[in-house]
Amino acid sequence: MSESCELAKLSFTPARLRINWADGHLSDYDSIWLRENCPQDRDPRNGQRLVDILDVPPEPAIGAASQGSNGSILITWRSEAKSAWFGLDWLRGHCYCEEHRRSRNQKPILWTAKNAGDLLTLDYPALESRKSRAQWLRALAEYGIAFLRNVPCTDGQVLQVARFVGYVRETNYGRTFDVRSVDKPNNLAYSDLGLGVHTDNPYREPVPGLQILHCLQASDEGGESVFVDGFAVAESLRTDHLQAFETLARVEVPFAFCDDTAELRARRPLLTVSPTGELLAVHYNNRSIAPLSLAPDELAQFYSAYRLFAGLLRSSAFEFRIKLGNGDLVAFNNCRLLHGRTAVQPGAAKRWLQGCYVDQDGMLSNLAVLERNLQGASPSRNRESILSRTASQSATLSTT
Ligand code: OGA
Ligand code: NM2
Ligand code: ZN
Repeated sequence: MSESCELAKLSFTPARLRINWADGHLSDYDSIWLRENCPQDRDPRNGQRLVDILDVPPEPAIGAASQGSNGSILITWRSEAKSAWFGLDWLRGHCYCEEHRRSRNQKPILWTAKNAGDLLTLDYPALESRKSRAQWLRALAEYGIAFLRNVPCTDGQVLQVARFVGYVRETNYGRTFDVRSVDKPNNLAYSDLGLGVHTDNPYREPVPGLQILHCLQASDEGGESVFVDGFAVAESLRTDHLQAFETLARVEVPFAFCDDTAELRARRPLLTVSPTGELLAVHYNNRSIAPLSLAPDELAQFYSAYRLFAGLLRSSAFEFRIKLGNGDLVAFNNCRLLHGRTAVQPGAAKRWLQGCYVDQDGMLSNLAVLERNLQGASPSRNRESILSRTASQSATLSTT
């Protein structure tokens, strides 16, 4: 649905500008907010703000507001010699009424076993096309996971995929790591053992945002992959066991990994929740929780909530199981999705996955740039008071 940028009525008080839009929507803009967003106070080359909050009067009073012939609104403040033009589409695109505040945050699409069929798999050669690359990254951003097949089975190929996703995060495991069974594994991932669903590296700060795993050699018996949407599970916990949810969001858990050359430690709750209650991250790895150091009543509450959450994570209602074959690749949000594998049967052909970590911000940036190029838009910089993309314009692309 495209939103109207046509004005029906303009009114103001010293503290506020009000726009009644032709489509019936109503937007209020505080004077201080308008004053802080004056387009001329930004560098025209990069859109970065040139003034600081203390350069803005604490209570700027609007003295006049009128519509110019170019469709923009001219605001004049009366407490100082200051006026500014604001594009109607910019104003509409930045409306901060409750409805727009709610719709502005990108919502993850939660999935369970029931709708795991919606998860996207593309053929590697399809990524030649910008449109397919955008589609794949959008699936990764929204569902937290996306698959590729027919990725050439060569050593290092995972980095070619990582290159278009974002920036590789090198760790003590290397720029890439080989998941295969070795004699004296420094990590249980490098054994034949099954691994319960987990997120990687909660003992690191920051935790790697994305993980890519490329199957170079599937085992003939065992080694099947399991994926779980940790956000879907956490939301189910919130609905049915609010107290347990709050405990897991409050109690800081120590995580650690130690081997001959590394000693990594970090503390975090299993669930990270924003101040407004939005789930931001799940970190869960039974192998690397260090001995808890909690007051007795916290300890008891934590164990009972941890047990409830663990039970849900194991429930088949949330699982997506798949056996990766040679040339299959999976990328997933390591702060949301949990992954695991069944044991590799002894004597089975040697299994080999090659993986790497990639930061989340670069992936989201690549997705945004791809999408804006596909729709022929310019950067959505704040300076574009006249040419800015509206929220509805950018939303249409996700469905094409
Ligand atoms: C890991 C891991 C999954 C697999 O290496 O952290 O979870 O399928 N591997 O081997
Ligand atoms: N590896 C595969 O976070 C973990 O310890 C899981 C990570 C070793 C990079 C294993
Ligand atoms: Zn893992």
